[in-house]
Amino acid sequence: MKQLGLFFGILFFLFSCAPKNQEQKDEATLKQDAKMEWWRDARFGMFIHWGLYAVPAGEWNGKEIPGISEWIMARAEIPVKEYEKLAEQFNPVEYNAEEWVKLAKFAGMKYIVITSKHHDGFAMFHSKASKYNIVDATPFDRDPLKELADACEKHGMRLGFYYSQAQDWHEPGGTYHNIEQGVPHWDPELEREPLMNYINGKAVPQVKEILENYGGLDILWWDTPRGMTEEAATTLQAEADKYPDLITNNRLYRPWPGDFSTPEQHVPPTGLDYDWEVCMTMNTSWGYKRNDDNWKSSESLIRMLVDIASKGGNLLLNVGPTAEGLIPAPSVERLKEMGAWMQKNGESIYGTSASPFFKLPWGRCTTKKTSSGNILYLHVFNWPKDGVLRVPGLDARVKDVYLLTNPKQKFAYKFEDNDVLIHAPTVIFDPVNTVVVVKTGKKMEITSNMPSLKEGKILMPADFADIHNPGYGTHAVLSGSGTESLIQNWVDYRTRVEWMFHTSDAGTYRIEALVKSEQPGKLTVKLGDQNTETEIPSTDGNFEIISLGEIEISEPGNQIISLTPVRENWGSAELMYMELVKL
Ligand code: JFZ
Repeated sequence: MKQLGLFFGILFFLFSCAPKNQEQKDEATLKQDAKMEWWRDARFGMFIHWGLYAVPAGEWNGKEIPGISEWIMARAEIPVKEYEKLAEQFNPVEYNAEEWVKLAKFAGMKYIVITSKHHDGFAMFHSKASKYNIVDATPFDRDPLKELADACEKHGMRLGFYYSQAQDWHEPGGTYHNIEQGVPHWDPELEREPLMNYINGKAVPQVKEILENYGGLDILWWDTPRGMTEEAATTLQAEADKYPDLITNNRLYRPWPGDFSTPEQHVPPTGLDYDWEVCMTMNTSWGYKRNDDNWKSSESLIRMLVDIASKGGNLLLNVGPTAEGLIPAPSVERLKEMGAWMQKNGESIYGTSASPFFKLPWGRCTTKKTSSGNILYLHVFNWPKDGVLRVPGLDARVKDVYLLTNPKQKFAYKFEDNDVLIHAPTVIFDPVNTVVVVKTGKKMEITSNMPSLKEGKILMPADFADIHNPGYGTHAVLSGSGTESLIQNWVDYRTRVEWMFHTSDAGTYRIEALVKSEQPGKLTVKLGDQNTETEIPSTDGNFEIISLGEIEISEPGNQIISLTPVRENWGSAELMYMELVKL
């Protein structure tokens, strides 16, 4: 009888431990989760754009060609036969695959994605399918991608190849940027052929080669599906399907989703409900461009990585090696600085999940579940001036609060209403980003700190806005935090500023904003399917409260309101907050 009791006891125990939400997932989701596990944990990878374009490095016939350097053949309309000659000069003898892999590893990167063939059609690997490759067409006589694959294998680095499957400016059947508009290829000597000639004659055989000859790729990174057909995409997908563990992106064919999506050159303002990876340059160009000195700071790159992790995404950060085979010094410097931070704080990035909070004015949060509870990693970019770090709406038993880089350094904290207030230190531990660890019990609930109706008003400060910048264009930026936060450099008319808020009251609201504008302009205010255009006067260089009209809220609950400039007359503006006043 006793034994029977024990038996049922154990049975009950086993049942109660079974991961409940996993049971609800279907088989396909579980399979996908297993395939994506390493990639989701990794959070940080290196993108490498390397090819013949590193030789001209942004200049042609003594003139600087505007734009990204790997596009020089198209931008300078270089004939195929002339561009081909670059191969004779391409001899990257300084190339050392192991150095690159070690640098990526030092930076805290867990995978590398390198261009195996970019739009110029030149293969950076030994290909039997086309003589236009680094082994057969250059004096270099080495296969750099084989060397890279070996070095990755040796150092435990995951590896992916970028392959431009549609655009191939070198082939009569390859596509080019404005093919869909019916514009002819710039080189009249390249007689056109059907796309499938190129797909079957070069793309498919080369994709077979890269998938087969480099020790098994982890990622195949397609790019620019311009001029792609479903037939071409299906043919290429069939090759990828032979490798069930291979991860592919969403750029094979519109609108095929692949395994992850690829916001480019901008960080989405909120998380997305599928896997995503931001690809980003450290300066402006992907390929090496001699005069491109527009470097982002290490601080902004570290914070960008943290920002992305706090939204549940990955960062694929680009380097553009030179024609000699070297990663440019400014890139190396930044990777080392990122690495110095990651080596101390990597625990707060790898294997973490997106922030459970709505907005944190002082920084970001990443989180992890453990067998004994939850870990919140509070990434403090700006310590609040009043010395109190407010963790909004945290309902949990707090077990420990300490500095990630020195667990002996504890922080005093107390509860106030639903918030946890952590006492800021008198010394700044890390001016870029200090990580404070909060360990809680298993039960953890978070009440959203979304702007909501208080005393007839809904205040939406700048640092609660989602700034939707266009990938290529001038980016509006947020500066400061809390009551001092400010959206600056709002110059691009495509930049949309958006807030989420909550109201318990339906009715009419007056919209006000604290704005500085250089010249009169117009904004479209959008809420649900209501659109109203309102004039903004010039404020002569001062901040002024201006009225943006009225809006009707028909249903209480969560709402999204956005401001988008009207293209004509848009000059530049700054904004501190927007407020809705209940009428
Ligand atoms: C493509 C390439 O043309 C470019 O040279 C580079 O390799 C980059 C990573 O990818 O450029 C793109 C691709 C997608 C968008 C913009 C530029 N996009 O989605 O906006």
